Amino acid sequence: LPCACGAKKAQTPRAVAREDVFIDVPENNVTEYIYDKIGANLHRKPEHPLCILKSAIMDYFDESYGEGNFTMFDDLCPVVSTYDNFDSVLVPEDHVSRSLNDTYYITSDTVLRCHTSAHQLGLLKQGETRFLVTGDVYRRDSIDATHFPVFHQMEGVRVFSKEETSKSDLTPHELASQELKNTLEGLARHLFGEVELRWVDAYFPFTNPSYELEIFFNGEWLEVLGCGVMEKRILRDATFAEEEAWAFGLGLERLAMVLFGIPDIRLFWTTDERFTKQFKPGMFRSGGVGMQKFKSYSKYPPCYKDVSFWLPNDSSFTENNLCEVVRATAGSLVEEVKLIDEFCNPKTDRVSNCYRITYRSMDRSLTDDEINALQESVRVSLVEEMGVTLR
Ligand code: FA5
Ligand code: MG
Repeated sequence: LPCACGAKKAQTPRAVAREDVFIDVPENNVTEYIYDKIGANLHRKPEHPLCILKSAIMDYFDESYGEGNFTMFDDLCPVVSTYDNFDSVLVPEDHVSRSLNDTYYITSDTVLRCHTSAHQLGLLKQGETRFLVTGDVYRRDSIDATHFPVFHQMEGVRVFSKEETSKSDLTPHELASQELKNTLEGLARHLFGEVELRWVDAYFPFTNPSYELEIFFNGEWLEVLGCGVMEKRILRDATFAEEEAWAFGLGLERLAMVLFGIPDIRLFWTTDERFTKQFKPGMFRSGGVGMQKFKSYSKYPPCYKDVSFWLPNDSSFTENNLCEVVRATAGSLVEEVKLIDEFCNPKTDRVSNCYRITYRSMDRSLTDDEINALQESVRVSLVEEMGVTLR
């Protein structure tokens, strides 16, 4: 099987070989488009905004907990077992995230990790008690300015020793919960200075209570991280039966978008120098003070194409599948896929959807001919691969 480095700190990052990912098994739903992104390791390129952000967060943990108190793991292999990705963090057997619709499977028991939480238990078992894990994660997902099927997360875990919790007036659980929120609010201030944020109650199988943090950005609340007090069972599995812990998982792209003012998540993948030249290691200033914001170079015009179709009767149609089909054809030229109309024929019970696809290049103008050709092949794929009936 592919890289079996699991939750061990790899000495040299091992490129995942093409054959490893494209093992000819029916479960494999990793497209070429996704495959080509594996091993890019944007978060380890010193000039890349994600790497600059990673260092800024690391600095915050060094400053607030003492230098070297948290260990950073940023080279763990993205190919993990379903056990690590799901079971080890208590994701129920029937949870949607396990489906082929949501997760990229390589074999029936190997996936491209869909979150860095896949490494929690392995690292705890190695005796790590304060650590950060940064890595690329993969999800079949919708398409818009803040969602991309490959993105980067940073996981944070902090275990409290019995000594620590016994010194506090709070219960261990309260202590963990309070420190977690303080730490993350402190991180937000470290990154952004004064910023409008809010806590939202959430659910994760691996934490209780669970919260999400949202930041007000571009006129909307943007969810940037999930977190909570770690479920006891995970700590027990790692033989920390007496301890308490908190954990968080943040979306690096979303935070970098806010920090640098980057308007579209696809830009993180561009090699256009008008983007790449704007980022330098060391450019981050605490609280964003005096830091150069990203200067948008003129956006090229979008082009909208609508497609209407009858869904197949077997309920096999999903929006994630549609997005994969569009992405397989149009790659990064697709900016958004949005349902704009849904209609059920009361006589036949058949359902019709109309999707609006926005095409736009980050780097150049697209021609009408080019877009029409893309749209035509999307239409053909929709029929051939998804069994829809075009209207
Ligand atoms: C998780 O992935 C949990 N593992 C986080 C966690 C860790 C909770 C530890 C508790 C303890 P979620 O699916 O909400 O949670 O994703 C976390 C963050 O990833 C989101 O808040 C968002 O910032 C980012 N994110 C999610 N999907 C995408 C996407 N398609 N594109 C870009 N960023 C995304
Ligand atoms: Mg979430």
